[in-house]
Amino acid sequence: ETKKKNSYEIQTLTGWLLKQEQSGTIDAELTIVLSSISMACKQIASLVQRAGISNLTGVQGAVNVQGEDQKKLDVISNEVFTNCLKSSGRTGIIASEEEDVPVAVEESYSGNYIVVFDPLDGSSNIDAAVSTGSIFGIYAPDDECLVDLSDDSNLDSVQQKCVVSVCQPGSNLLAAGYCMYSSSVIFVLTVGTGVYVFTLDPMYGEFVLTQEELKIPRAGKIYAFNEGNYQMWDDKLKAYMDSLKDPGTSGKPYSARYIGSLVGDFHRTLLYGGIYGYPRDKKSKNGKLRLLYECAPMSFIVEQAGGKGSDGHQRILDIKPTEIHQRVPLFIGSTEEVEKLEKFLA
Ligand code: P6P
Repeated sequence: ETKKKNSYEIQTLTGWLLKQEQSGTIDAELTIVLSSISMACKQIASLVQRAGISNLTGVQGAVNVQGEDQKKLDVISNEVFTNCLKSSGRTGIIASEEEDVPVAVEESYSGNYIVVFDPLDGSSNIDAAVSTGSIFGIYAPDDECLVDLSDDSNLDSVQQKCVVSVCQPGSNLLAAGYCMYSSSVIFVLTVGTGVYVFTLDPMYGEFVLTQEELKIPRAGKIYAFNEGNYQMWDDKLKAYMDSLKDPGTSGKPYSARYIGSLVGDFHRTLLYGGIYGYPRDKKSKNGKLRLLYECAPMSFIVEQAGGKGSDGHQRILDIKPTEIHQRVPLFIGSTEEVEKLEKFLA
């Protein structure tokens, strides 16, 4: 008979991961990689919450491969993520928004997963203490991409092409998640069996399961776009945006909510419904967000929650990557809202 849950039984992320491993949903190596990622997120949460106190706000004084001014915490968060993954001993290759090229980790003892991440997305919000987040995806390993290295080294162009060919979001993305640093620290994860939400209990530094098999509402009258770019959008997108403001027969237009932090805007969309969009425009021909470590992980999560992730014409998870930092337009959220957008852009 099913074991009666006692009233104070809580499930931590560690316990949940062990259960997935026991049930064969994930293997021991992936369990260790995910546990090391959650450790990195806890460390980043602490750094973010104390940024103003420990003089970690402000810029690093460098520009990353994206051409963005790196914040001090961008650099530190990247180091935290990289160190936790390396010490897991199960990570073969890491690709970060903050690294020009992927890095092959010294031959790990097993697993050899390819882990891609944006260590601190939305970091321009840090100085104002607005939500930020870490986003990650884990692709199944492919030994031919791995080289026997005596130390970490940047992959050469042949190896990079190999990594990109392996990182197929629609078929080879095993796990995806994010950690949002906001009024609560929230860790959201899918390993392909639904979406699970964990909230950090600062009393003892553990992520506690707070929502199981989360489903996004099928529709939602909330949109998150940077309308400052409206004049640079194409006419079909302008027509879509104008339609959201028309009260129509319901007498109620959509509400605009835009944090300027993908993780914050996405998490609200996942819980309340609606749509987040970062379209292409005259300035950013392919939009701003990166396929491998932002759009693909978020699309995997939203699909597991019953929603949709699209570039306006096709499923994000069907896009075949061509390079590590490739950008794509992103429209993600409630199925009805994304389909409505796609009809306007058809
Ligand atoms: P904009 C943050 O830099 C980010 O990558 C996402 O987190 C966020 O949704 C978007 O860019 C904000 O971009 O151009 O509206 O400031």
